[in-house]
Amino acid sequence: MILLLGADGYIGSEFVQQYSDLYDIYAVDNYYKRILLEDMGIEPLYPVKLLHTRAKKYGFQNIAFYPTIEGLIKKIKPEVIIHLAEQPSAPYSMKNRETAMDTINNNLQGTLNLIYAVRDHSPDTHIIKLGTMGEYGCPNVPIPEGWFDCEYKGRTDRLLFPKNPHSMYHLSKVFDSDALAFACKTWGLRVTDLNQGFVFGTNGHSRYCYDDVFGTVLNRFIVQAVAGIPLTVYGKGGQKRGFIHINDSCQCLSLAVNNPPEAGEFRVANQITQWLSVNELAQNVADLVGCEINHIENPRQEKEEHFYEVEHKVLLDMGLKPQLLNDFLLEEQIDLVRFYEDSINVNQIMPKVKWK
Ligand code: USQ
Repeated sequence: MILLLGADGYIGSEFVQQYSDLYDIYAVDNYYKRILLEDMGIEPLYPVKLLHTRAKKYGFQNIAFYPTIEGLIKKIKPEVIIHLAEQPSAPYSMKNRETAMDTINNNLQGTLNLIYAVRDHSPDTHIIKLGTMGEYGCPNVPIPEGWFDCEYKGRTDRLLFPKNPHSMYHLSKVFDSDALAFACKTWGLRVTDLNQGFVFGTNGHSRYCYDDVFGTVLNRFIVQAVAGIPLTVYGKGGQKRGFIHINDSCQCLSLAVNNPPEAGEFRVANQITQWLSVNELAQNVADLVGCEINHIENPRQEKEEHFYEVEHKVLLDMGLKPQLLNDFLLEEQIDLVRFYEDSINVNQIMPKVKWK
């Protein structure tokens, strides 16, 4: 059985939708994200059905509370755990001290609880953890898949590549990765850490956010284009990011499920299928819809022009067949968003959270 944590989120919902016939999935969520969105007055593009109407087996549990996750793992003894149950927004984590603490507490407690519960009750379970490319930052050298061969002052070693996160949220993910690597080394757990780029796209049944806090850049640009708002490129727009379509994101989870690492192995895969600059993303959308592009003051602290090259072989070697960004895929998304055009709330577009 697969224990899917965070089954009501953007990727979790899609995975339940697409893979429930293939795998025996126990879907868990505590509606943290729904509650957060409601508290912040953020409306996704369309409502998403509640988890119990979509999943065959489900539970409403908070994994940041240890007895909950311990009880679940003791009862189910899953072969695989997919851990998506985290606060996923960089801007949310940078709003203020409370949201930074909420992000760090929620994400770190969940991951640490999971590690200890697996160690003590089901040590053979394969943990698949969603990490992020933003853990690495944008170094001036190619980014390897987690591990790299390092030579320094005449000596060599195989080390985890240094991290340089963009936000408190990304920092929480760095800690997750380090804790999981430690658990593999120390207790022999088996882990796949998937460093994902930003995700885009929808099939109409997972949550589609386009606001400044939870919406990812390409989803936001598509909504802005449909609403006739100039695209909000932050700063110079030379920021390069890896990205992946939501179907490929689910395909990668499935490939990871089918390819467990050895006991004690901390396997890292960079879960992107391509990378482009924010300017290139905006231009692709503008070429199709004929909208304006606006360079607005960058609310974040990030490099706006930089080298970016990412190794991403692990998932391709497992058989990933990526759906790369092209006009057809973009038009499909634009048409889907047009269907909900009347629900677009333009007050959600401009960025309000500043890094400093
Ligand atoms: N950006 C704009 N205009 C916008 C929104 C964003 O220029 O209207 C720029 C940002 O400044 C940034 C880039 O687009 O340089 C990506 O921003 P994003 O909001 O799409 O992505 P990010 O905050 O990095 O986080 C998202 C997900 C997170 C995931 C991460 C992968 O929310 O869960 O971990 O993408 S990565 O981007 O590789 O860090």
